[in-house]
Amino acid sequence: AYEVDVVVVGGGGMGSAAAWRLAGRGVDVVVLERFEAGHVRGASHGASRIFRVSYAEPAYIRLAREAERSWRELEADSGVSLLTRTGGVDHGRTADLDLLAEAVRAAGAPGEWLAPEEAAERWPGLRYDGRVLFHPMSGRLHADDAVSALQADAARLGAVVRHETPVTSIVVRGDDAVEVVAADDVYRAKRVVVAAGAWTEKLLGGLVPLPPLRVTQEQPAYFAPLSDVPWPSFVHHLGDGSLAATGFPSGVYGLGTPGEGVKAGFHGTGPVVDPDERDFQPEPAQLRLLRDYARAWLPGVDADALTPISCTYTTTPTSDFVLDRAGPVVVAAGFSGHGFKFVPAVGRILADLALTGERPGARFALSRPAVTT
Ligand code: PYC
Repeated sequence: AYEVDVVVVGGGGMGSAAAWRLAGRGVDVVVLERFEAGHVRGASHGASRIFRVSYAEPAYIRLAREAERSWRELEADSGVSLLTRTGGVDHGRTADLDLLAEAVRAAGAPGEWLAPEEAAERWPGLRYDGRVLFHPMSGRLHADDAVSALQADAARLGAVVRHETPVTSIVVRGDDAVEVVAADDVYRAKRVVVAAGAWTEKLLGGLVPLPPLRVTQEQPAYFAPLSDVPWPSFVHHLGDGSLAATGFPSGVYGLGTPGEGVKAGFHGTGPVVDPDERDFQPEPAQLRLLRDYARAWLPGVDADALTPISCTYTTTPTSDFVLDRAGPVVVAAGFSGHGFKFVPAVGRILADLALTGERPGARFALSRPAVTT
């Protein structure tokens, strides 16, 4: 058996960031990741994620601003460029776009309204659905590079990262004692941080009272751009006018990614899946809808030249994350398709939960009021 202070289960963005922050505080930490480095079975792979502070809820704006500082710190420590500021836009038919603008303004983050013609001059690849909320702090994160930079820097700080090491069970032995069984080895630790994405329910169900976690297979795609124009990150609000507190509408998001194309996708519309039984195949009907969308709203791409991507969302009823602790078990789950931008800030929260028990707020608690829809 191995004795360590903290075992982190899951070497995606969140688990790697927890290890980075824990190792930075001198904690003896081991990361156990089921799959190989750079695998594509979870939710942390690929070349691009949106970074934005445009949230309707101040807690997420604060977290995004902390994350931006931490991304810059990771870039300085690792020497790898991870976050590119491109600016971002929200547009579409929702009355609540004003609420988003007001929340961003109240938090002191920059933002401005543009007429659709002004926006089209700056970013001609998009067609705009009414006025446009522009937020200059937004941009693009390189997800694959971020995960490997976090793991490399965590290792430099003393963490051990083991890939291809599936965890088969977690046994709580006391408030400060937990055993993690993986590949015929037992790790004895004071804490375990479980950041297992779509596998959270399989690993923790029965051990920790989790809120409902809905695992879906999502299918954004890269479209070939028609010319070399700048792209902002964008969110097109297509919904019924309602805007979740997290600021994510039912709608379409996207961003330009040099070398890959223009990524675009519907948010959280994919089928429910078992993460061990996924087919990784795009649903033809959804792909057709995405192509139709590109034809109508993305004049800067070839709507017929697309490469589908497959990833998972693990979504809570309110799309609020789970960041909490039960005994020695720290849980990071339910990132609901909008978590990656927060990765290094979540790493700090997980380190606090493991070391001091400091909780980030009721919104992120394991136990929360049931939501009826
Ligand atoms: O949070 O901006 C976001 C996002 C884009 C796609 C999925 N989530």
